[in-house]
Amino acid sequence: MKKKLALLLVTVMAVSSLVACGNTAADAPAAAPAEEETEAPAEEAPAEEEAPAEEVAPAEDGALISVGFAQVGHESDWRAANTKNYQDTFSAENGYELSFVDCDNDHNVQIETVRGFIQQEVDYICLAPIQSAGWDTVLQEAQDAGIPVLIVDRAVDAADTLYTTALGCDMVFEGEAAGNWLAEYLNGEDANILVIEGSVGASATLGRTEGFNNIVEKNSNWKVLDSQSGDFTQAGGQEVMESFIKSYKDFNVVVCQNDNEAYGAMDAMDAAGITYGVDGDVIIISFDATHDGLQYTLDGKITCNVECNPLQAGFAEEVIKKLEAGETVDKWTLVEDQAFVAPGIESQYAVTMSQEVLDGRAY
Ligand code: GYE
Repeated sequence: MKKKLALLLVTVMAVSSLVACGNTAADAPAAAPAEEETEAPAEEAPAEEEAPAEEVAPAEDGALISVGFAQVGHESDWRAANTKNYQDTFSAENGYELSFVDCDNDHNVQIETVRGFIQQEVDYICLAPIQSAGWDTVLQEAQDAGIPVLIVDRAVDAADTLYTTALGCDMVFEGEAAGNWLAEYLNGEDANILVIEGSVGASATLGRTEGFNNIVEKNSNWKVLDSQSGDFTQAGGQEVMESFIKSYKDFNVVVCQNDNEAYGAMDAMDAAGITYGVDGDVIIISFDATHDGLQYTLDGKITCNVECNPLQAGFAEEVIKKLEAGETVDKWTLVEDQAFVAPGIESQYAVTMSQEVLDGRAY
């Protein structure tokens, strides 16, 4: 397929320039008109050392499946693992041409990225929505163009008739798991809670907040003193925690909606001489359960860490394979997760951390 080969060349060039300059990539998807490239027959492709075979056309007939991935950004370790997983899975070797765009946490860039994929006529679009609102128009455009859209990781508000399928973790369940574990651990003790939320408007933030609050409501001696966004970054977590420390003296629980925020919050508490963890004054709850996050859990610094598995590309690939085979796909695929607690704690809601669990963590 000439068009596809041309598209691949364009994509490989666009993606390598992106990787090289760490661009926000607003301009990447529509890098060059496909027609220009179709002029160059396959035989005239650059010499092998310049374009290794696996980057060009591994499939016998050259019919690679083109996938555009509008990724959130690079805000966290979770995101880095998720990006790598997509790049490994949707490789040329596996029969795909992946057009990867890091949208740098900018909703407008992400909308234009999806539009660029539509113009590029990719076969499939994977969209990890930065925020859940504001997707109706461009999803309608993709549908009109006949391009299946997979909503991955986070959710959108749009009607499910506007996209093909959605997959990801259940964020409300994660928030509830954190709350249920805390109730079990405190066993009736009071809780004065500070929450460092994720990015504003992200379904991961909204769901974890909703789920945790569902359990707060059931515990009349729990009080959420404050809840502010740390934007899922370490710097954000540190900044919010520093301002919490100035405003509140009496707190015994800090909920961080991802591991990177927890690292920042720990730095802020260290600087203020506040102790935390199983031997300290403050209980830290985190989300993601990445390798480093679980190391802190094993060390007893983060007392409970609720997993969200970033290795989701295989689920997306399964959907694409089914669609390629003309099969119907489920509207929603759940990526399951579990919670982990520091050594010495037994919980009906979580697995007790051990070196073995940590060693088995691939991300
Ligand atoms: O928890 C956070 C990332 O959407 C589940 O986004 C994801 C969240 C994850 O930046 O670390």
